[in-house]
Amino acid sequence: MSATIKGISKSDVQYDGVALRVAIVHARWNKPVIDALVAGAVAKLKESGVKESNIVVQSVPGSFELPLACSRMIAGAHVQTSSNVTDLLSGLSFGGISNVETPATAATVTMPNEPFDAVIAVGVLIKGSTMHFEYICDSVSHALMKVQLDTGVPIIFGVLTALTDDQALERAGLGRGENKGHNHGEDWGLAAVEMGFHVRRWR
Ligand code: DLZ
Repeated sequence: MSATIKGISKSDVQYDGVALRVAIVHARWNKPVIDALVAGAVAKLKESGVKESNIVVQSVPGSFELPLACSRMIAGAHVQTSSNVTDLLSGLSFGGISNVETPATAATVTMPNEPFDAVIAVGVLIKGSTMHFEYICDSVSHALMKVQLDTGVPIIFGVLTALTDDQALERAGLGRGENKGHNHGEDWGLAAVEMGFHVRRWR
């Protein structure tokens, strides 16, 4: 059987993320997959030189909330996080990276206002028995495109639209069979650095 031609080819250029500030906005539905994708994105951001202090991780309930969250994060709106929301979180921890929900007792968390060079929107949609999936996939993908075109800040489309649990797991490198798959979060981290780098030059 011939090898697949699918997938992104490696860039010839090693993009330097040292000057970049990147937000990761992630949904909490299907969290084991989300966690692996976010970890993959963070690993590649750091490998590309993005400083931990310049990575901000923000969670939202579901994928439907991603476009507004990305839009407001880009606008530099101050994020309010209530402690009861924090209690629901299992506590993502990525070293020294700013996770705006981490302070368990904080009623309000204020983010610094420096602009983001790129935002990675991470969600995992898995088809159920109703039309929910189709509506959310469609509206979220269009809205994320609109946010990036309206703001000029690259939004990396880290939303998996999977028909089965296994499809989602394999795209996070968590496949249950022999083939563990590939963690697409890593690609999204690299894409954020590449696009953030370009957009700075294109200003
Ligand atoms: C309601 C819903 C459903 C059915 N499925 C998913 C999903 O697979 N992935 C996801 O990220 N979110 C899902 N949601 C939640 C919606 O995105 C949204 O959070 C709620 O409808 C509240 O607006």
